[in-house]
Amino acid sequence: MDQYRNLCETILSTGTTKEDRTGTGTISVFGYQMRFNLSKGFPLLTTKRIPFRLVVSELLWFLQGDTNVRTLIKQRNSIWNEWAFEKWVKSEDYSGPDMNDFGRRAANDPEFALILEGKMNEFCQQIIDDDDFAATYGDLGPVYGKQWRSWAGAKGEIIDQLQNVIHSIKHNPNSRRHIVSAWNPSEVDEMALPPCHTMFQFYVADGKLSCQLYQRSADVFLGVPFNIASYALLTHLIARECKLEVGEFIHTLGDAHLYLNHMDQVELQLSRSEKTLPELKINSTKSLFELVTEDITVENYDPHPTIKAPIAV
Ligand code: THF
Repeated sequence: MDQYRNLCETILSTGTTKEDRTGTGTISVFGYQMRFNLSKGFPLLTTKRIPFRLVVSELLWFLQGDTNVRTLIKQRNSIWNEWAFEKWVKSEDYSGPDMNDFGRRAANDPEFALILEGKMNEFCQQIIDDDDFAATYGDLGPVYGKQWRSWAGAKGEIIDQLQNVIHSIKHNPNSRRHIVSAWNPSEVDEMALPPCHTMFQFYVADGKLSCQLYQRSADVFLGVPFNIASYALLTHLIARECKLEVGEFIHTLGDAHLYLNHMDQVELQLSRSEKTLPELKINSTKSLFELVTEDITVENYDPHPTIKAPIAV
């Protein structure tokens, strides 16, 4: 995956250092594009291990229109926990140690990181055990799942953008309107985090389905490897549903940044050599919306080891 290596090197050599919302600081470029030919292997990074099971469970969660982290937590997927947790500790129901600015403090203070870990475990357990608590604090608001499957129209109609796009790919493949948008200006304020993957478009040519994503904000070390795998998988799943082969995944980035506390990790990763890409296996004949996490795996994935890094909240 030279594309990812080139992105990191471009940011490091030409990027600008800026402050950001999370107070961590980043080095960034604005406007960048990568292309992945999906017929040449599945684009899962090999210079560190990406937990593919988490990519799959997150994507199926979006596809099923779900916005509650309970579903993810039950599958031992914690990548959205911080945003639900933040809602809880800012609420009147929370009493306990001060959790202001917990992400940044945990990254700098090991003692606080332990307290946070304890509270986070307590939070996850309550999300699983307590239906009312989960309904209030597990829900991230009208994020991806809601917008993809049940966008609320101005006339009170509910729009299933995903079903619509599948229908248009099948019946009018040459259309230039195969678009799904997660950016709903009238609901952005209610979301735990405004969508980073703002919109995507499909394109059909020579019996192959391609997909382009516009991502407004890209955490290049932690998020982007997940995002590439996620949209590559989405392209495979929609192609399968529409009986097409896969073409390219084109990843267009807005603010593409490396957090300043990920620098050692990036350097380690760039020192490693690329390995052969794995292959995607969908071990089921179920339709798109019936698939479960266990149905989707990668084969011959032999990456370099995991590299841990703190997530900016
Ligand atoms: N916020 C930030 N700061 N970066 C992001 O990439 C990001 N996302 C989603 C929402 N907000 C974001 C969440 N996606 C990991 C990966 C993807 C995430 C969140 C976290 C992560 O920590 N990955 C670890 C492994 C985690 C584990 O094993 O549990 C890794 O090493 O890859 C962008 O979509």
